[in-house]
Amino acid sequence: MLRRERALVAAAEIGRRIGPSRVLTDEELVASYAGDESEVPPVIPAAVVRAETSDDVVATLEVASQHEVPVTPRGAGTGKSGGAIPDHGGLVLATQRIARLKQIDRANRIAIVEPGMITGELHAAVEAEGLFYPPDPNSLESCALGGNVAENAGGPRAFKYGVTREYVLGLEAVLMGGQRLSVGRRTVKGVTGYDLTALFVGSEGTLAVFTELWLRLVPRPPRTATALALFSDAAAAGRAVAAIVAAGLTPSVLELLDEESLAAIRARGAVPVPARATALLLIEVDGEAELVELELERAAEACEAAGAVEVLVAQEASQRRALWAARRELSRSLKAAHLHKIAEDIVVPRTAVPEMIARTREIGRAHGLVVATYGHAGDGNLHSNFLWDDPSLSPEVERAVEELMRLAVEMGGTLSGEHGIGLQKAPFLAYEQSPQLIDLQRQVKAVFDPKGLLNPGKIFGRSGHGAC
Ligand code: 2HG
Ligand code: ZN
Repeated sequence: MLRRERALVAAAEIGRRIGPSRVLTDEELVASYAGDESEVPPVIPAAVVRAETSDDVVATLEVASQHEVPVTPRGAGTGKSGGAIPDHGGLVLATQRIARLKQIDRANRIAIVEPGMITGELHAAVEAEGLFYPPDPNSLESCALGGNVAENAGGPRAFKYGVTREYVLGLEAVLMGGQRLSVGRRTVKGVTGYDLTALFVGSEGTLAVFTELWLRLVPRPPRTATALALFSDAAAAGRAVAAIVAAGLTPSVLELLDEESLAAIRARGAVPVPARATALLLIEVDGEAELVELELERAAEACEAAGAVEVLVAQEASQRRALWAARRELSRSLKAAHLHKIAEDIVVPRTAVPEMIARTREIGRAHGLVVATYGHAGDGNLHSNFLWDDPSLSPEVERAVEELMRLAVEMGGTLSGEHGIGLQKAPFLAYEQSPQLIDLQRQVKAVFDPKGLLNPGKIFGRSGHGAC
């Protein structure tokens, strides 16, 4: 039987078990599950299961495994590396409708949530209780927590608080084949057995499908203050980042935007960025009110010493909101300014940020591409964007991306800080990891998914899985 036919037979059987309204085969509906927010071309699956309960997930993974049909799990589809693209066809398993907030436990500082819950909604719910869930990917208004955990998402606040992995105590998951698994703990401490929770976080949907997440919370910081440090060149802004950290300060956010990124923000007109700035640091400090003022002042001094032309402190909550709206929209603003855009998210040691920005610009220039670099500079995590309008430049883009990947690794860095490897960066995995390490990870994958049916093609590339 052909691969697509096999998938449709499996979809029909799943429909009989969980209810046909939860299984989509209509071409138009199914097509809306073909892509994500990366530049990887969409692939239309044979069918989509819109699971509403964990039993639906069990049924899907059991039946798909029996029929040897690949399954691509999907949260809200906001991923940036092609992780939710069903490039082997088969079924998409959408968990967006398994989205309850089950519990916020203030005394134990834990939230129990289902994977489809939107990240920003969890923020609002826990903050209303005086608590805080720090991971804040910029798509927080639309991304789902299950996807955040699958990708080990970061965001601006990762500089002070760390990434998603630091907040996942444990979870419930279903393996390909339909076996349920509880992993980890609901306590603050716990070292029983291997740390499979840490393995599942960031596994990009290749090991299991999550049905419940046990998330660690912290107290909500009483006050947050925001400043913009303006620079006349990006290297100086990069040096200021290292100077702030060397001064012993830990702002919650240290975001850098270069000239091209500022141009995109100016073009949108939402925030007045002074014309004298050709690079900017967005700095945020949170904590007790008295300390916040002091720390922001010291960060401003470090910026001035590194060559800032001016440091502006946001006086009103509305200014802060406007700044964040502009920052969160930056990826879309850049997309609006050019016909084509490819975004990377390499990480280098933070002291290497100025050199990385300069060398990325050189790579772009050599290939005739516009470069916009921005991102979580405090973590050395830069979104290096290549932008172009002439489609004939595509081969140049490929070469530029390859050079960028090699350079990041050469400079002591890594291919991805928060978007994952997915399909987009799979061809570069070997730049960073040894053949032995890649092989060991493939073996780990095979323990959980011996037939290679769960999210095939991701991380290791197309040849990495024996699916279909
Ligand atoms: C951000 O920090 C996101 O804005 C998206 O990680 C980055 O697409 C991008 O350029
Ligand atoms: Zn980012």
